[in-house]
Amino acid sequence: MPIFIFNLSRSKLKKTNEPPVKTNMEDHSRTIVHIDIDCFYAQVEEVKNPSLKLQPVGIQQKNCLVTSNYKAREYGLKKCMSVTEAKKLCPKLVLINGEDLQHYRQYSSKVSDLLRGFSDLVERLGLDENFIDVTALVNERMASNYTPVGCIYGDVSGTCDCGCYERLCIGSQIAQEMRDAIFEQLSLTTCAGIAHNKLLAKLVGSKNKPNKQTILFPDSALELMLGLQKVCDIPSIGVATGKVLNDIHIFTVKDLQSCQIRELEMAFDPLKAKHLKQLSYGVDESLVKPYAKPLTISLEDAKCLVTKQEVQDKLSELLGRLLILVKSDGRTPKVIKVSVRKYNPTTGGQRETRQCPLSVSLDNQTKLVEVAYGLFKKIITEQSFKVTLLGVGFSKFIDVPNQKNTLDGFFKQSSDVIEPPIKRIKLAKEERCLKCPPGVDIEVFGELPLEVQQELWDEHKSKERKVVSKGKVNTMLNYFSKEPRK
Ligand code: DCP
Ligand code: MG
Repeated sequence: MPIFIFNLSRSKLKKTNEPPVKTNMEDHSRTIVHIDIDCFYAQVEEVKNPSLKLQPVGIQQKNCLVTSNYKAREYGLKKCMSVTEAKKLCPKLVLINGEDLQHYRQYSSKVSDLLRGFSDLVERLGLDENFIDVTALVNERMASNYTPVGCIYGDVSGTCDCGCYERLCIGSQIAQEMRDAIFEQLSLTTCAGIAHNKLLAKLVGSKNKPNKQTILFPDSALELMLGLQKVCDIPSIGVATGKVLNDIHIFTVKDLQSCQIRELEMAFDPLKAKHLKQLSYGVDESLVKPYAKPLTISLEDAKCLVTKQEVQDKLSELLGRLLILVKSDGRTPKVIKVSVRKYNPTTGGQRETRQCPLSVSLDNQTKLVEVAYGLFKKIITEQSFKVTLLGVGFSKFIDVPNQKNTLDGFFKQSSDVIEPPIKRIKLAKEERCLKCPPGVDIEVFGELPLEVQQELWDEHKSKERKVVSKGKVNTMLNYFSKEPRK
């Protein structure tokens, strides 16, 4: 439990004699890329309607401007400004309502999924930022070409000799490849920061905007940190921590660097005190935590339903919303389930669930409602009923794109395009066995569209002939292999 001390006079606090944390004594073995989408909501609107690109565009939620494109920013528009003020500064501003986050969420997932093709270690931060630990890929490419790509922050004359210079240069090449892929496949421009930890990668990425990337070599970490004014400008220091620091008269990054650790330990627990001290020097040991996709995606509504028509209408409504979520998730569910709570005047009722394998295409909503209603009837057998909750969900996801039958196609998918149903041609079991590459689940293989089956088989054959390029990390076979992905 932290002890909070207020009104402690700064003059009573001694300046530290402790040597500063030396960033070059730190471990520089990781290479972290931070990617932030430029004016995210505004860009998604521009992708949907390219004519907007030539105009100043603002995204509005209630009376607040949550972002604007860079053309609008030339007029001095800022995030969180009132719409009235923004209109005064830029009378030609095109305002778009951004209260429905559905498209933004879809693009956000597509960007993170695309980045997972480079490394399994992708951590999402909000909707438009991702940290990617590319250390493994960098190590694979060592001893190749060390030309840095993009801007460099600070001075590089006296660099550390642990190999971090080379690693960060390769990291910058990978960051450029990531940003190119995002632009080619989703038409979004991004900024990237490349450094040996998350804190520095995030901070340095914002140094050159928009559509640029910046490398930070460890020797410039202190300069970068001191360039921040307030302690709250350090990304992981939130309002509450900032307030406690201010209460003990620590306002600037310099104050945090020069205060004694004991002083911090009076206000925070020792681990947090150490962490804050380290942050002020740009030291951040936190790992990139890969995000896990949910095991089940479901929706429910606690509403009283008493007729077949009411149940079918509710299932149709829930499935309509659910399919949008599942399609933006990108994976293919293998099971559909329905939950019902039967009315019971004494206990309030208990929830019951039935599920079955999903044999219907996600594009056929009418059929899905029929299947879901069939499950409902397994729980509610009576003609006359009263249910107080109805839910529907999908589970047992496999990493097969659910909207188009190639990975590339999935990423190119525009959220507005209504896709034709996936063509699935069932082969006889013997034929499947003949074509199913070793390591791939025969049942999963049997469910795949013929083109994907063929692609997997071709890939397997070319692997046998050892012609698959070494650097290719995101092969189709890796996706479908029963072995954990490398
Ligand atoms: N957003 C929001 N409310 C805010 C700030 C932002 O809803 N107070 C939304 C709109 C942004 C998105 O989050 O598009 C991402 O936030 P960023 O701070 O990364 O801002 P942008 O991506 O818009 O701009 P930048 O180019 O500066 O990254
Ligand atoms: Mg952004």
